[in-house]
Amino acid sequence: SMVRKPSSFICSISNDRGPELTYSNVPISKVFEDDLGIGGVISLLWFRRRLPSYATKFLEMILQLTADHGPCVSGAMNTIITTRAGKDLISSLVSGLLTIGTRFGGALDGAAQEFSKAFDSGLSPRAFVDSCRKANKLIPGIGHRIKSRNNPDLRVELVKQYVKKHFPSTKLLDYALAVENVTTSKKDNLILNVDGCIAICFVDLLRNCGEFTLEEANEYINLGILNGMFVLGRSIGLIGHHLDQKRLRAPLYRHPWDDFLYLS
Ligand code: Q5B
Repeated sequence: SMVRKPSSFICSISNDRGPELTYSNVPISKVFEDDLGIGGVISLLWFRRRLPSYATKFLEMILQLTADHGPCVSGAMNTIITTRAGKDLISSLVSGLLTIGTRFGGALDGAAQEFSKAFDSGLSPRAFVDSCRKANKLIPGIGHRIKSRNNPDLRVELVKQYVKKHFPSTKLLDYALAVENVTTSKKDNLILNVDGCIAICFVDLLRNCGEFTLEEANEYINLGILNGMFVLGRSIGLIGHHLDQKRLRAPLYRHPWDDFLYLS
C-alpha cells in the first residue's frame, strides 16, 4: 500500500494539478463558458460555491462602487505620497491599503457584526444607539466626514435601490435605516455610510439567498470577507493613483510648515 507523508497544508479553493485549473472544482474554461465574471470568481474562491447571478452582480457592484473616492481620502493620500517618494507600485499600493481600518474603509466587518448582534437580540434601534453610547463606542458603519442627510452619498442610494429590487429579504437593511433615523436626528452626518450599507446588505444576502446556513453566513462574516471586499475594490483606485502620479511625473512631496502647529 502507498505510504503518503502527512500533509502540512490544506487547500480547499483551487487546484492546478490536473490538465485544467479549477476554482472550487469549476474548470477555468467553464468560468468563461458560463460567463461567471469577477463576481462569480469571487464566489468560487471566497465562498467555495456558485451564487445566483443577482448575488454575483452585487459583488461586482461593490467592487465598482468602492474602487475609488477621490485623492483626498487616507488611502489615496498615502499612495500618492509614497509614489511621489519614488517608490514602486506594490509599495505605493500597500502604503494606501494600510490606512484601511476601523475609521476609514474598514468598518464593514464591525458594522455587520454589531448590527446583526443588536438585531438578533431584539434591541430596538434606539436601544442599540443608546447602548453604544453608554459603552462609549462609535457605531461602525455610521457617520461620514463629508456626506450627510443633506448631502447624501449616491453610492449608498445605488446599493439600497439594487438590494430592494433584487434581494429576497432586506430585514437588516431596514433595521439599519431605522438606526440611521435615530443617529441623524442627533447629527446630520451620522448617516448609514458606504461601509455600513454594503456590510448590512451583505448580511441580508448571505442569510437569505438560500446558499448558506445561518452558521455559515455568520462564519464567513467573522472570517473578514466584508473588509476584504473594500480592500479589493479600493486597490483598483490606489493602483490608479500610483499610475496617475507616475504619468504626471509628480515630484517628491514635502508638506508645508504652515500647515503644522509646532508646539516646541
Ligand atoms: N459620532 C467616519 O466622523 C467618521 C459616530 C458618532 C455614534 C458613530 C466617524 C466614524 C465609524 C467608522 C466608520 C467608515 C470618522 C466611513 C469610509 C470610506 C469613504 C471615506 C471618505 C471612501 C466621521 C462627531 C460627533 C461626536 C461623535 C459622533 C461620530 N461617528 N456617534 N456612532 N459612528 N464612524 N467608518 O465627522 O457628541 O460631538 O462628541 O468613526 O463607519 O471610510 O470618502 O472620506 O469611500 O473613501 O470626524 O467613504 O463617523 O466626526 O468623530 O468628530 O464625531 O459625532 O461621538 O459626538 P467625523 P467625529 P459629540 S466611510
